[in-house]
Amino acid sequence: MTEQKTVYLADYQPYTHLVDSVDLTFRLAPSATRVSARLSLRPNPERPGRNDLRLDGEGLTLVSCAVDGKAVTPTVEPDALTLAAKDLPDGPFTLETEVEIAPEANTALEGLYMSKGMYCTQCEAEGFRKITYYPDRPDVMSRFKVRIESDLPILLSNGNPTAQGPGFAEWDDPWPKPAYLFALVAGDLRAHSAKFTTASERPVDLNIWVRPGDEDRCAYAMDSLIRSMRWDEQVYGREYDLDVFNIVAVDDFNMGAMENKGLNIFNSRYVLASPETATDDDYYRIEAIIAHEYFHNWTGNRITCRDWFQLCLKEGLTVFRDHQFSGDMRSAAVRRIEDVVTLRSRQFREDDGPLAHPVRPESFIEINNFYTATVYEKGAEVIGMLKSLVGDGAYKRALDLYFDRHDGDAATIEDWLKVFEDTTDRDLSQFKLWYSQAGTPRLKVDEAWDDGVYTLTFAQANPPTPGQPEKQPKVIPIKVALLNPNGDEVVPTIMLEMTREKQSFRFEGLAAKPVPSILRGFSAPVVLDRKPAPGERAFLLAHDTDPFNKWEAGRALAKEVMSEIALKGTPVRSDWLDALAAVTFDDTLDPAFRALCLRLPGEDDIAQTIHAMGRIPDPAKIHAARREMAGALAIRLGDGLSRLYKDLDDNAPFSPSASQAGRRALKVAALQLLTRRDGGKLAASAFARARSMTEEIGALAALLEVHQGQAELTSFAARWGRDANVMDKWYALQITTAEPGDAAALADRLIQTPGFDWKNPNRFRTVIGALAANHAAFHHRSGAGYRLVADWLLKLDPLNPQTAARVSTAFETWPRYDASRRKRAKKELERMLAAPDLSGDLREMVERMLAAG
Ligand code: 0A1
Ligand code: ZN
Repeated sequence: MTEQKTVYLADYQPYTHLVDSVDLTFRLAPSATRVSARLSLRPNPERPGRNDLRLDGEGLTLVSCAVDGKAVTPTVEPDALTLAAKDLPDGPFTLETEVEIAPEANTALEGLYMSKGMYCTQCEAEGFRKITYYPDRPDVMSRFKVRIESDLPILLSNGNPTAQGPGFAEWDDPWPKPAYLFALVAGDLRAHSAKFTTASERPVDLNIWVRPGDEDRCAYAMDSLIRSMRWDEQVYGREYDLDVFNIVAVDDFNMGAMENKGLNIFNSRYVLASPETATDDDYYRIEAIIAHEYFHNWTGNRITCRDWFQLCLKEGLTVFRDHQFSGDMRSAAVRRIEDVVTLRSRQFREDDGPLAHPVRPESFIEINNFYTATVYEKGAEVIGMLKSLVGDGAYKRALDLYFDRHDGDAATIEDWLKVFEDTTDRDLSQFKLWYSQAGTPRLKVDEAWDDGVYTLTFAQANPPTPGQPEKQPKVIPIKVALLNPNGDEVVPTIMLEMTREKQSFRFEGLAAKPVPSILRGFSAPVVLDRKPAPGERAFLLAHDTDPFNKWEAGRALAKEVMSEIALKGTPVRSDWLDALAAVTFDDTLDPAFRALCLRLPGEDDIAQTIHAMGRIPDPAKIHAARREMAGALAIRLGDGLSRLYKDLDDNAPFSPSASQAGRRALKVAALQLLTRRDGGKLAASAFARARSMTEEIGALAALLEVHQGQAELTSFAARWGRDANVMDKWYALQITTAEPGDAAALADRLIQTPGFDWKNPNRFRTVIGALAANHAAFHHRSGAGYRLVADWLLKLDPLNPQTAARVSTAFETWPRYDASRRKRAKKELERMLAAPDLSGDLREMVERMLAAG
């Protein structure tokens, strides 16, 4: 293991040399691949004087090294190869190296590795240094040519194909790029192909490459790709820029997918779909991730990041763009609600604990640990706020300027904000605090009514986070409307721009005291702290004209009820039941929206809410409260529920469309409630009749929640046992629905099922992630949840530190709980830290989590 060093944003310096071109030759062999690299280098005028040439490299066996054709002996360290300035020409020169690597032995899945007989690469963030000696940093951009030699039939790399024959293929990427966007794939693959013509009439060949037998599950991914390409032309004016666009699906992949130039590599679960194997949620995710990776072609590839501190420059913007796209393809309101649910459950949770960090961090040890909800999701919210503040027209002009000014650059957040400043003449220095200050602001709201004048007063509190005890007030765009007691808008949506710690806004000339609809569309990633008048939430759930706030009113009410039950043991409140019943049976509302309203807040969310109230959450009581609410709701909705289910149970041929998905979501929600009353009769027949995976897994979930479904579990496994991506649902569902005291033992048993490949990241995340997602089980007072997760993290860490480190965030909320749970969680964190040879990745995470107490 190389020594772990902290890297600081403040230390940035341009690289000593420029790399004008790179020629790579790969002679592929599982245990001894030879990589020859020919780099055309010259001193960088931005780094005057004569400088040593230091190239990154890890785990490489150097075979030869030559400068301008003459063999040289460089200094080789575990993480670098250095040539002294005195041994280098004071002008352009060529460096040739040859190294040997063993892709077969690469279980970390970074660099060149093998997945089921196929070679593939993952170079972001710092994987290229495991392939060859190179300045592995995003601001070094170069033209890559690649030759692959192998007997495998399909040999792919970035850019356009230039030559191929028996046993070889050559590729040329005309667009200079950083090494993290390099990719190579070789395997026995089949293509699902299509053609695309760009707005300026350039033909592009599109291929999705999969393992033989999977070709018929690529249609939705291809359709999503074509829609993404068209959308980026129409909405952002961005065209594709190569002759081919290849996507490859691999089974072993640490993340969701990767935007390598012209050769996106995907986790197979985000490509393959058919109605029988993919849920509606899978379809949505495939569409969103295909779009995300495609959009990176401009926001990430053509304009990349100067250094890894600027990660949000590409990720925040690309997530924002994929959210816009999904909103345009589906119901924008439903998408916004779903995105906020994710933001709160992942990013607010992160911001509230020991792993909180700014959207643009200022230091890191292991960059792979910063591919976080904060960088991605909060990074996207920051862009949404910027757009709200400057307006749609100025946003468009600023983006045009960004693409014009920075095409081909490795840019910074300063460059990004400058295009907005230049377009709008606004000073964005206060806005920039969103990039530098961690933590979720709390917005306290007070109101006053005095003789026709209504005043809203906001006070922002920016809580301390690790390393940031003090904060300054931020700019917060607060979209507000005022409603009459009959539900009409007396003041339609306006945006209030809060810039001070405390600020009041007056509304004059009103006939009656209005009901405010605050933070419409969730216009800023903040927690609203407001004690509404009795009945106000139910009123807004019934009448708010902003769909987000309509849903939010019901959500806030449900959270209030669940927290009260968990804390005080009060009965389920009828005002919540009545309000939710009215929405459930309102046929004028979108079924997808109604299904969202019926989804109860998660237990971890309630723990977060209770913690924010300054109380200690009790996972067992929260679990019981949630069950009680579901049971009471099933009774309150009564026979209407059966009628609703029947109405939705139509025979329309399957389509993955958002409207059909919405109907299925409501149908499954109704079924799950009905199952609490009939003991599983309807769900068993729904399982047997299911015509889509959404219905099949929905019925199975309904049965497992009431401790039925053993026969169905068996028949599901018999049907899908050979499809690992489908079976992941089977494993996860059993663990998430298990009784809290049983789930850890069940997870342990399942992960050790013969043939279950826990070294595959999807499989590992399925079981260990599901246990962590079962809040009452992971935080069970026995400590069995903590122990089991720690045991398995320690098993995975030596093989795949990156995935182990990501999954370890299960522990990030440990400081929230009571002394006994804290003691048990801390013991497991300390046990991990004491493990010999713990990876740097996992060590950094565990140390940060332990620093909280
Ligand atoms: N850039 C990719 C995600 C990604 C990030 C890191 C990886 O390895 C550490 C792999 C993929 C995206 O945003 O989709
Ligand atoms: Zn991305």
